[in-house]
Amino acid sequence: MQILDGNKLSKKIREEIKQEVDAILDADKRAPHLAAVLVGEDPASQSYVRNKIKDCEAVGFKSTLHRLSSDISEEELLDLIEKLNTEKDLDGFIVQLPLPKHIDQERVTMAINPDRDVDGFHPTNFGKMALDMDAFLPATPAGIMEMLERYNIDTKGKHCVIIGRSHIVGRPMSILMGRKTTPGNSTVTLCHSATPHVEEFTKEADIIITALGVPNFLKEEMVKEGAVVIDVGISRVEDDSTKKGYKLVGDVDYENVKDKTSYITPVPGGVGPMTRSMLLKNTLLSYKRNK
Ligand code: L34
Repeated sequence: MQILDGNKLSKKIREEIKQEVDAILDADKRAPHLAAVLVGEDPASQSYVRNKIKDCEAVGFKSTLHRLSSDISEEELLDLIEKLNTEKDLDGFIVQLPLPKHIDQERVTMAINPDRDVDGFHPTNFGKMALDMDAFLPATPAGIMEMLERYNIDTKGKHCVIIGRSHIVGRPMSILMGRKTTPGNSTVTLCHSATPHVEEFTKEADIIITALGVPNFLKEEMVKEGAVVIDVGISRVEDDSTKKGYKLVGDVDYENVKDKTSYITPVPGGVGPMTRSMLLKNTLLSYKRNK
C-alpha cells in the first residue's frame, strides 16, 4: 500500500508555479491575480478559502478576498460578479460554494465570464471538457487526474467506479476518466443514490473514487485487493479529544481499507490540497492566455 500524499505533491506543484511567477516578476510584469468571493460564515468554506488565499501568497500571486454577508441579495452578488468579469488585471475568480439557499447557484455560475472561470464550473468550460477541448478543468477532478499522473498509476482499460454525481466532482470525474487521455481511458461506472447494491460495483473496481460526504461509507469488504482508492469526501465530525472539537473524515473507512489497496488518499492531506493547487494552475493558465 502506498499513500497518495496530496500535501507533498501540492508543495511540489506550488514550487513549480512559484518558479514561473518569479520569472514573470523578474521580467517586470504584473503578478497573476485571483479573486475569491465568500458568502456567509460557513466554517468549512471559510477555512478552504483562507487556505486558497494563503496558497496565492506562497506562490507570489496577487489575491483579493470579497467577503459578503449571508443575507446579501442575489442581485448584489451578480453585480459583484459583473465587476469581476471585466476588472482590469484580474485573471480569474471563484465564488465559493455552497451559497445560501435564497441565491440561485445556477444563475451565479452562468453569470461568470468563462474566460475567468478558473473553477471550470461554467457550461462553456464543462462542455469543452466533455468535448476534449482546451478548458479550465474543475479543480477537484483535475487534482485527482494530476495525482494519478504524477504517481504513474495505470488507468488505461481499468474499471473506474465513481460514487456521487455532483456537478463539481462526480459528474466531471466520470467524463475525465473516460476520455482518451493518460491518465483516463478507463471504463467508467457512475454510481449514485439510486444505485442498488453499490458494493457489487465497487468490488469489481480497479479504481474507486468516492465523493458522497458520508463518513466511513466505503468498507473493507466493498474493495477488491489491490484497488486504487481516492477519497474526495471531507466531513467534520465532533471529537472532543481534539483542540478544535472536531476531526475531518473521508468517505472511506481508512484504517480498515488501507491495507487492502495498492494506493489510497488520506483525509485530510489527500485530494483537498490538490484541489487548491489546481486552482493556482488554472489561474496561471488564464494569466498566460491574457498575455
Ligand atoms: N467554487 N466551491 C468552489 N470551488 C471549489 O473548488 C470548491 N471546493 C469544494 C467546496 N466548494 C467549492 C473546494 O475548494 C471543496 N473544496 C475544498 C478545497 C480545499 C480543501 C477541501 C475542500 C482542503 O484544503 N482540505 C484540506 C483540509 C482543510 C481543513 O483543514 O479544513 C485537506 O487536507 O483535505
